[in-house]
Amino acid sequence: MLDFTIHYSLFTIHYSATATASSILRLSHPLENVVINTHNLSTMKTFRLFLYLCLLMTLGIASALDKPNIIIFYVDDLGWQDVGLNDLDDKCPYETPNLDKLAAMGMNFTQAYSPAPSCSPSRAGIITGQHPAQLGMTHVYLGKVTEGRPKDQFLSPYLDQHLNFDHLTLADAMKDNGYKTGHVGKWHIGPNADNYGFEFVDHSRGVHRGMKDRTKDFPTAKDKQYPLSQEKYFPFSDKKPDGISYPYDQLTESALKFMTENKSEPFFLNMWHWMVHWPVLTRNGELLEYYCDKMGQPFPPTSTAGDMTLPGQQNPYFASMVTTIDWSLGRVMDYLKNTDDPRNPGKKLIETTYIFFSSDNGGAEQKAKETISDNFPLKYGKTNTEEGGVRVPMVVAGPGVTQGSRFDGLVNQLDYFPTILKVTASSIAADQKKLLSGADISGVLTGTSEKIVNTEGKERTHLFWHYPHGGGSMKSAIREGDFKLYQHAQAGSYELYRLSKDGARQDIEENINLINDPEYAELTKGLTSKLNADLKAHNAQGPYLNPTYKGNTLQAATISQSALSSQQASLSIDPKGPAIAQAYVIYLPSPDAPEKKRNEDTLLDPSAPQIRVKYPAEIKDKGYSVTATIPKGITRYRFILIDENNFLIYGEEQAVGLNLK
Ligand SMILES: [Ca+2]
Ligand SMILES: [Ca+2]
Ligand SMILES: [Ca+2]
Repeated sequence: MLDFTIHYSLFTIHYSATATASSILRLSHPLENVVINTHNLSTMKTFRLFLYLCLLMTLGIASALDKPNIIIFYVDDLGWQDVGLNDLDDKCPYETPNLDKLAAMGMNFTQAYSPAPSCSPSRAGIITGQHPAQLGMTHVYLGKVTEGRPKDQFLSPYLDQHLNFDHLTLADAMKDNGYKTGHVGKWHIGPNADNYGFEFVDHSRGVHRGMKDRTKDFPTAKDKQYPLSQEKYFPFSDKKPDGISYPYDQLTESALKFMTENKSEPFFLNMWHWMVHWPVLTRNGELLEYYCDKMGQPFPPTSTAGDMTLPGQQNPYFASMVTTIDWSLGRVMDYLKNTDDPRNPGKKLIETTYIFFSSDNGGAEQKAKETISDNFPLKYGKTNTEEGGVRVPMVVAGPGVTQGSRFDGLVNQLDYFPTILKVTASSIAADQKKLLSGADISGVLTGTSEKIVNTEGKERTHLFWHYPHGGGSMKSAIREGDFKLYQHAQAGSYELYRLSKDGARQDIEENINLINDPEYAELTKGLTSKLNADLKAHNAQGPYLNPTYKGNTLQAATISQSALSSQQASLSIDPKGPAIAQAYVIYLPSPDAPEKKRNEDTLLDPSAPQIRVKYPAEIKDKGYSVTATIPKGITRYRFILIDENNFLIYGEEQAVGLNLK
């Protein structure tokens, strides 16, 4: 019995022969399903063909179908229950026909997770393939020093102003492998996406720019900025049987423009919508009216007519945002369906393009008095590691993805990077590959594997989150099998929930804390140790103790003296207290060069000292002094210290050239 499987690029050759009977050779490719299948040839001929194919592959001749296009279609704050795909309990009233079509073309992931419960860390995670804990970007408060108040026992870590330019991004990787790279929409991990390997960039908010008054000012066909489309689209109602028009959306148009201009080469389009994040509004009066009718609200709903404080999913403004996103997805899908692929004659782009659809975190439920949406039956929403904050809709469609399929295992958007490398037959340096936190899920997508296997070739059994933010909700969490465990390391508190049992729903609401149930003591121990091993392996930072907390029982390190001479900044630490364990310095902007409020239009010099980004400082005298070199041109700086007792201590802001305290 002979049995070989050989992989080259996206091709797989499987050869098997028995001594007595026939032999079979299958050459397959995800774009083409089975390319060659020999049943009728003799063993000798099949074997010769096998050798010949091996030779062809080595020569790379078979790679003509390589490099499918990639689109990441990313929605902001779209909750797991905000689409009809995995709808539990109360029926989702928002309609997403194009997402349903995408799911029919590909695979729906019923237990998909964002890397974090908020924007920046999830986005940084997708674009680097690295866990937000490893990146040190665990929330959206970038470049902000938050000194504790006497009532705060814990402090969040300091987060850099922007994602480090040294990281290899997915855009860099795709560009290095012959792709054209484009980013449209929200970024939120630093200055302009040009700084991170994207060639075509448009950060436009599109149709989601703020409105003075959301109850009126709906554009007409002649509107200058948001003209209504000639073409009619979903929804088709009794009132509007031919459908409705949509106002011009620069974000969607930019995405179509990028594809049109670059389709003769492989492209990677990163399409990150600003919706369905607040402000909760729509420019589409017809769509709003449709949802007002459906939800029994007057049109337009105002502060006196209509009620936006009703519980559940009853906000017609929010509903309109969800369907607008779906319309945008439909525009992209229609373009791919109707456009010939110049690189693959006879094929349309839809046959040679992967679409990864998901959301950066769970749904937002409330903004001031207004109800936005509801993640029920999931617990909480964005900025929480509970299911409502991190479980998100996810669909992947593309060449070789099993149509209309479903995967119920645990997946994470951190899996995109290695999966995209695999399906595009792209390579990155081995030391970069080691940094990737996710797993290649291409086997699951094509139905050749039922399990997700990590880089060590073992089944990946769990996912973890690290979110040392949000006061009382500072937590790390691990999901494995039926269970989810939460740890507040500093407070020493834990929670354990059983989401499912024997494949059926159990406590998806996370209502019944099993942490004190002796039946689960061993399980808790195992999960805690796995979680802490992951946190350690990813160098997770925080939460820390607050030195100014009124109830402290431990002592915090104190700075006794600051000095600066010839660009050398130094600190002395009081020898009676604990020593310093970690030390960093950040550079602050010069007072006469005020920062722009939003910096997404900026192209920064990556070789210059970066403002509000942590640089390591040197720890001397067994932890009782700290020094750092301040580069020329930097006029203000500040030390950030972690002491042996895990207190986070911010040094005073220091100005170069002034007397120091
Ligand atoms: Ca529901
Ligand atoms: Ca978000
Ligand atoms: Ca809720």
